[in-house]
Amino acid sequence: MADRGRRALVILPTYDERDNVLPLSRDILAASPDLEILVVDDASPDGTGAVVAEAAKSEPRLHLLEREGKLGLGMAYLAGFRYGLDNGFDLLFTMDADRSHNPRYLPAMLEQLETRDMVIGSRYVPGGGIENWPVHRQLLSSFANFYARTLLRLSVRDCTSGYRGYRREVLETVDAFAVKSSGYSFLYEMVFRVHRAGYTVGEVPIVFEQRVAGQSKINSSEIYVAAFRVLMTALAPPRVGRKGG
Ligand SMILES: Nc1nc2c(ncn2[C@@H]2O[C@H](COP(=O)(O)OP(=O)(O)O)[C@@H](O)[C@H]2O)c(=O)[nH]1
Ligand SMILES: [Mg+2]
Repeated sequence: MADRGRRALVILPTYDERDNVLPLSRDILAASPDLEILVVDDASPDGTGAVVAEAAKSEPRLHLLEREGKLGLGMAYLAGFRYGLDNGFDLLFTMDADRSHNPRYLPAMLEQLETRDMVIGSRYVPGGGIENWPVHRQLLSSFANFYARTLLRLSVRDCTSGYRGYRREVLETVDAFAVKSSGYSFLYEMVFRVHRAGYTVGEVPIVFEQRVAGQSKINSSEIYVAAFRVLMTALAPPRVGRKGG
């Protein structure tokens, strides 16, 4: 099946990303004519929503979903998936909006989705990596991935990367909307569901870059929440649909 002309939506969750979101959006739209963007903004105090609303007036491929307050990253992804499915998109991507995820990898990720059901922009396959992260953060991230992969018996090397693409039927089948966890937990839990449902997952090497402007919003306590939830998922796996079923 040829994938050319498939409509793809890139979901960008934002909280205080005013200085990053438009340069990033411009690069995404330039990466492929098949791409549109949905910014899911949680009433950012820095006015990210207003900046995007203004730009969307003259860019028909840029859309904005404004939420009333900071409802968390997992819920922002789900709101984006709902919008993408309701609006007939075939492929749904997620990317961090802080420019850690370079749009130059999108063409390779689109290509992988011609043969795979899901694709991950991966720091932990040959050719991938992390630029300028402090050693303790790199160690923590590698350990978190090793822990989740081992406990959940995943073959994916990077299960906490937020740079991904899904075919729409994957999101419909695995009951993504039942995933109530936020942040990092959401990310590996989706990989787990996709794996269990029998879908194929490809990984494209990416170099994760430092955010360009602003600060990280992810609280370090989320790491402990995620570690606990991995254990719970391993002990009591959720029921998910099956590919083609
Ligand atoms: N809409 C929304 N976006 C969020 C929220 N928390 C984080 N983000 C966005 O999620 C992405 C990843 O967050 P970031 O702070 O860079 O996390 P880190 O890279 O793990 O330190 C960025 O685009 C943030 O703006 C939230 O509660 N709501
Ligand atoms: Mg970041």
